[in-house]
Amino acid sequence: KLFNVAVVGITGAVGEQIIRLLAERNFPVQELKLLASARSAGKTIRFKDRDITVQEATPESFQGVEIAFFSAGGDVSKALVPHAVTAGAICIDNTNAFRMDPETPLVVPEVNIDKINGHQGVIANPNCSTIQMVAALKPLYDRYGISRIIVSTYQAVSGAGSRAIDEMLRQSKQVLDGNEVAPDVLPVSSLPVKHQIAFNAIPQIDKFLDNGFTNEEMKMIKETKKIMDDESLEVTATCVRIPVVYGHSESVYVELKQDFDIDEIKRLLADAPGIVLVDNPAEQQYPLATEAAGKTDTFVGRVRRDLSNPRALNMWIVSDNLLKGAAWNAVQIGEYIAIEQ
Ligand code: 11C
Repeated sequence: KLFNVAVVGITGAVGEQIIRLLAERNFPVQELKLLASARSAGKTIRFKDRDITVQEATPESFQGVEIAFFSAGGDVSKALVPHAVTAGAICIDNTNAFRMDPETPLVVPEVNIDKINGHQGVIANPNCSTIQMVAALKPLYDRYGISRIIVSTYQAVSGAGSRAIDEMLRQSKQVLDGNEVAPDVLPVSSLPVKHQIAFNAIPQIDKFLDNGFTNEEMKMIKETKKIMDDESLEVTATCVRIPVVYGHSESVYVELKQDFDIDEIKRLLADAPGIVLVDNPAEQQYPLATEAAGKTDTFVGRVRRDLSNPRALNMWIVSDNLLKGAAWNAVQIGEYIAIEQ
C-alpha cells in the first residue's frame, strides 16, 4: 500500500533529513506534500524524480493525508496537529507539544514500538538526547533492571538549529582571527543573555525552570521514565552545549538492580538493535561524534564497572542528534505504521 504523506517544517535541519530518509528508505509514498511557513511557500524541492512545490501549512492542508511528520516547532504542532488528526492523518510529532500527554505514545522503536498500537492519531518522537540514551539502556534494563541513571551531556549545536551552527562556525573564525565575537543565538535564542559557544562549554540547553534544572534536563528525566514505562526510575541530568556540529555525546552512570557480568553487558549491547559497541581502550577506540555524524545507529563505548558501586557502570553514548535523535526515529515509526496498515 502507498500513502499520502505530508512533512511539515521542511526548511529546518530535521525536516530536510526526513525528506532525504523517505527517499533513501523508499518509504511507500503515493503523494508527498511539503509544508512550511508562508515565507517558504512556492520553493521547489526535489524528491526522487519529482520536483515538489512547497505549500504553506494551514489547517486545511491535511485533506487526504494519511501520515504526517511534524518538525516545525511546538507552537506549529499545537496549532496544526489537531487539524491533521481530524482529517484522518496519523501524526508523528518531533516537538515537545504532546510528549507528556498521557494519551500520546512516546516512542523509540527499539524500546517500546508496541505502544504505537494505542495511539489516538498522534505519536510523539522524544527529545534527541533522550532517544539515544534509552536505546542504549534498554537491553540492560530488560536483563538486570535499572534503579538510577546519572547523565551528563555534551550536545551539538545543530540541536539548536541551523542558526546555531552558523553562529558556532562564525565565532570560531572570529576568535582565530583575533576579532570580537557578538553571540546572538545561544544558549537560547528567545532569551536576552547570550554566551560565546566557540571554544566553550555552556551548561544551559533551553530555559531554566524554578527547580534549577533546564527544560532539556527535565525532558531527559520525564521522557526516560515514560518511555521505559517506569516511574520508579531515578534519573538526573546535566545538559551542556559544546562546539560540535553534529552528534550528541553522553556520559552515563547506571545503577543496575542485580549483580552483573561486564562481558555480558558488552555482549548485550553489541547484539542490541540499532546499537554499535565501539569499546577497545587498548586501541583507543570509543564512540566519537565525528564518526557518528551521518549514521543512524547509536554508538556505545567506555563501558566499565563503577569503582564506588559494584552494581553500577559507566558508559559513553554517542549518536547523530538529527538522525536517530530526530528524523530517523520519526521515519522508523512511520515505517512501522506503514507496515501495520
Ligand atoms: C537540543 N535537544 O539539542 C535539543 C533539540 O525537544 O525536540 C531538540 C528539542 C526537542 O537543543
